[in-house]
Amino acid sequence: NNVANNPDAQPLVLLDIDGPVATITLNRPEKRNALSMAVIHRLEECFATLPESVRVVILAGAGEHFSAGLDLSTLSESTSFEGIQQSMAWYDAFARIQFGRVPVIAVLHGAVVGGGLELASSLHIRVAEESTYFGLPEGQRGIFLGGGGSVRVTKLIGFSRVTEMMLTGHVVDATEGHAIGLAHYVTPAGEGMKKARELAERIASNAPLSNFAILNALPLIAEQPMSHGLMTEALMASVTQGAPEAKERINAFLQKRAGKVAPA
Ligand code: 1HE
Repeated sequence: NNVANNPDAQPLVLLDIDGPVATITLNRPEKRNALSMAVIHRLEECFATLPESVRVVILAGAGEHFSAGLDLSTLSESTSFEGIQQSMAWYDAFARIQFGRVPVIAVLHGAVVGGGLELASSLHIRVAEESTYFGLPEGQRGIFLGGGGSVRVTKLIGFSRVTEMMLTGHVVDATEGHAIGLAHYVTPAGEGMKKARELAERIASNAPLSNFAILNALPLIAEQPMSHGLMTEALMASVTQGAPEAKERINAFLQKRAGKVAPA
């Protein structure tokens, strides 16, 4: 995606910054946003170079689908060793996104399959429009998950469901995806972005240190034995509490200058 070398090239990934919210769009609709190494690298670069002013990212896909997964044309001649290196590159990119500074909201529609679901499962919040369908067609293609899905999708829905989806090719629709934990919200067609913006505003109003702790400490604690998890939690709690921003926010509540918790 080196536009400098080829001015006619269509950018593989679009970046739009509007105040604290950046919208990143996979932009290969003619290939259903299939993920080539160039797309993965460009995505990683977008996240790595976000300005400090950005506090939330919304990630979407151009065209009729979020993503058709791995660009299968890259596999037709690759060796096993190239395959393992490709997986490692996906892991690096997705870890940078998952364990970064800014929360990421996915707006899903159409196909969210294979590597597309592996990418979506690295993000923090998933909003699925009604047209969304989730699938793991690796078995049909004679391959296996290779973008972290056997870890991340399994953490979301459990290994029994992943096994069934992979063995049978069961395609999960938006409603079922919501029920089993693949999506946090389902919206009517065309309303995913509106919902994501509304969520983004709320997330951007949190203390950045709290958001950082949620992204980085929670998943770590989930993998720790209880005694370690509790200690990690206590350390993180004391770091956040000690920050001047926390003092100001807590005083604002006590002095009735801050909002109350209210049902939606
Ligand atoms: C692709 C890809 C792709 C489309 N790699 N080129 N993923 C899959 O097994 C899903 C494969 N894709 C599909 O099942 C369908 O394309 C969709 C259901 C997603 C969309 O259907 P449709 O009718 O809208 O589009 P299409 O006509 O199938 O595709 C349009 C073009 O995109 C066509 O190319 P063209 O040159 O003929 O125009 C397709 O070949 C191309 N295309 N999907 C390459 N995935 C890190 S390991 C992860 C492992 C996996 O992700 S395995 C799952 C791979």
